[in-house]
Amino acid sequence: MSSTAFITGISGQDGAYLADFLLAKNYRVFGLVSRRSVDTLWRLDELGIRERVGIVEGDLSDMSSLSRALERTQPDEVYNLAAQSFVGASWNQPVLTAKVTGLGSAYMLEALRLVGCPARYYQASSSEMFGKTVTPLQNEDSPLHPRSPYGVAKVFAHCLTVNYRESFGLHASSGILFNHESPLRGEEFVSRKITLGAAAIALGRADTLRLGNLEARRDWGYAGDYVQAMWLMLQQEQPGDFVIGTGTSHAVRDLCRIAFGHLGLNYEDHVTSDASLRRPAEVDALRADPSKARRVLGWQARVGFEQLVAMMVDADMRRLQTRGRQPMADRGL
Ligand code: NDP
Ligand code: GDR
Repeated sequence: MSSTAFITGISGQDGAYLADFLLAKNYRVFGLVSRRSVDTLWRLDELGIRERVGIVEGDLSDMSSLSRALERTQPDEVYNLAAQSFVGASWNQPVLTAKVTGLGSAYMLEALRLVGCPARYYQASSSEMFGKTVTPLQNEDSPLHPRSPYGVAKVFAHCLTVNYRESFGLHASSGILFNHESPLRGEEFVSRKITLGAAAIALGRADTLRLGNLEARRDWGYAGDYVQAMWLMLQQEQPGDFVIGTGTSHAVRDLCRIAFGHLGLNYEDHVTSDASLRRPAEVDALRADPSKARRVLGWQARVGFEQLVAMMVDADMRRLQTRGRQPMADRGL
């Protein structure tokens, strides 16, 4: 008999790739979608899976909708991916971020407990929890020092997941994922902002791209690889915490150089660094030590940094050429 998965955040980047991955494994897939997004499931459309996913309307900050969704779908696995996930916006909306990104995990875990749902649970934790790092590489034991309201909310959700595992014996795992991107990445994140900007400039539709801090370093991988790690965590006999990343890091400047270079352009002719787009507190450098994931899950990233950036640039070129779409207005930070 096929297994059933329930995914919050199915309309987002990871939710879409995870749904695709699970459908290929013959899962029945249900996803929580808020009313505002029910008509804009463009990522599921791009992957050609919209009709194969069961949509349940609800909101992560409304526990009754979560309980009802669990009762209706009877999942074997729950993936809690929904969040206000944009770090930059979290300074302007700290309360919303706390409510959805932080407390949302409490609503989901409580709904599981109160409904008596025996599903295995995955929490989408983040390398942003490490924030102000003290070692060049971060693993499952590295200290947490979040630098944004988003990071603070993710620490709460992560600790609560560990606590429910220890308190109630829940099969609850926390995936501490480093940045992962794809052609389905939201346009507000720096990778997509750069690949879309470079494509628009190459096509003569824009001339400059305004960014913030070009020196920040991140461990960027491909989202399609990372959803497999989520699934692997829930297939283990024992739940746990797992750092997921490539083990390499690059600066925002490197991403610009590769994206523009892929189109035969020099980023220095087009990219400006604008002080108003810098964050109130920055995470300077993140780099994963994914050795536990390699050892226990047998997981490792497949798509390299240059390949990832080229894939995203090519997808944005195709989109702009076929749809004549303009890049988004600057959404700051
Ligand atoms: P996205 O921003 O692409 O997706 C977030 C999803 O959450 C969207 O489907 C969004 O729906 C949904 N959502 C937001 N608020 C609510 C709400 N109140 N109720 C129900 N759904 C809601 O994020 P990603 O796919 O990139 O990330 C998935 C998860 O992993 C997030 O929790 C993120 O914080 C975390 N993460 C991501 C990393 C990355 O590099 N991508 C790295 C580490 C962690 P809507 O469209 O309606 O807003
Ligand atoms: P991040 O991703 O904050 O790491 O969170 P983002 O792409 O937004 O920023 C990465 C780095 O780039 C710098 N930067 C800019 N960022 C944006 N968005 N726009 C700019 O113009 C710009 N210029 C420079 C940022 O300052 C930062 O240092 C992502 C999200 O997916 C989170 O949900 C997830 O938890 C973490 O990755 C791991």
